[in-house]
Amino acid sequence: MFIKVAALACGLMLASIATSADQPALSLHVTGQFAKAPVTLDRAALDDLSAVTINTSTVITDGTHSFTGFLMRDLLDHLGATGTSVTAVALNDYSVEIPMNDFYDYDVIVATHMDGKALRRADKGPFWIVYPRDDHRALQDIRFDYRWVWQLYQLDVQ
Ligand SMILES: Nc1nc2c(c(=O)[nH]1)N[C@H]1C(S)=C(S)[C@@H](COP(=O)(O)O)O[C@H]1N2
Ligand SMILES: [Mo]
Repeated sequence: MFIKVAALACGLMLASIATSADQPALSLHVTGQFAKAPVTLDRAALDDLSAVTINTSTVITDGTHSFTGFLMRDLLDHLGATGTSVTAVALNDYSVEIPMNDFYDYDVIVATHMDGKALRRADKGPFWIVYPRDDHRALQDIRFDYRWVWQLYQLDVQ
């Protein structure tokens, strides 16, 4: 009986580990001077935003990849977050201030998947800001490369 229960518990544990490995916990913090701030979006909240895919090369990967996530402007509109800039903060303490206009001039996404696979921390996840670099000559510039924040953790809207 004990063995059966232990085996069952073990099986359940493995099942939940497998599930969490497929779907790593997601939370994105958004702060700033808007009514809903500060807010933490979990997977369910992020799933409400339409999925968008961008195919592009990057400065730090070989070849072209497909990145799927949600548009930064959809997220900001959804939260009613307005301002002139968004400071993106990463898990490794990297941060950069991004002009708000970028998100309205270009289809900048917060990617959660690359080539159909969920991004892990080890491959620059769980969130990676991706610009449609190959579609716009203007984006093929170091000033924009700084804004491709990987291991994104927080957005501060000002
Ligand atoms: N989380 C995080 N994102 C980051 C960086 C970083 O150090 N940490 N470096 C930025 C810079 S300066 C550039 S040019 C691009 C490519 O950085 P990499 O070549 O260091 O990967 O990512 C940007 N995003
Ligand atoms: Mo850089």
